[in-house]
Amino acid sequence: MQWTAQFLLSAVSAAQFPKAEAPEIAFLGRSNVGKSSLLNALVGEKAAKVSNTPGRTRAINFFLVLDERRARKMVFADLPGYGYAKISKSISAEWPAFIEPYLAMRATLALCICLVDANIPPRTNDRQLLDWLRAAGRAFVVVATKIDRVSGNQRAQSLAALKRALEVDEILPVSAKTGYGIKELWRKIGEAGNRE
Ligand SMILES: Nc1nc2c(ncn2[C@@H]2O[C@H](COP(=O)(O)OP(=O)(O)O)[C@@H](O)[C@H]2O)c(=O)[nH]1
Ligand SMILES: [Mg+2]
Repeated sequence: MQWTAQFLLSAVSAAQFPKAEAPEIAFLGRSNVGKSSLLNALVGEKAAKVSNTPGRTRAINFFLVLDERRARKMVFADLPGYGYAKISKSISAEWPAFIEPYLAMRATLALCICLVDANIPPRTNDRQLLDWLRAAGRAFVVVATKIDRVSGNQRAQSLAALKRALEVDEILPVSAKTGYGIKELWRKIGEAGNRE
């Protein structure tokens, strides 16, 4: 199926969130991990801004995602990245205060896509985020981004290390650059959207 995305709005407080009326998919991960690029790869266009200056986005950017017949509707939420400020010790210390309530309360939130960089060893703040989501009972899928940059024989090793450190059974390798793994990720999104 072909999907299109249109930018809805940029929210810096809960009062600005769009009406909760369609299954929502949130993109979470450290600054520069490839959130906006992955969102664009999923919808096959440049809806979200890909940044060369990490750590800039402090807002949640909402996108309305429609299939070609406009019969199915979803919302993608591009969340602010964490882990940019070098001194911060936890994800919440540097994350805007409205992010945790968003993740805890957003009624339509169907799936959290948690991005980790396949080229970077596991990080504590990624683990903290997953622990938080587990405690909150939120459905999530972990994807390893920029897999095109990892050589073939390194892939299994780097994915295994991430799985171990994050304590997850499955990590989906993806590349926004080559399109690798995008179909599989759409399958997960479709399942989550249908559960709603
Ligand atoms: N090689 C490669 N580079 C990527 C990929 N995804 C993102 N990037 C690059 O990583 C940088 C950060 O991407 P962006 O999507 O803005 O990350 P965000 O801060 O998490 O939204 C940009 O320079 C992208 O071009 C990928 O799959 N492969
Ligand atoms: Mg971004």
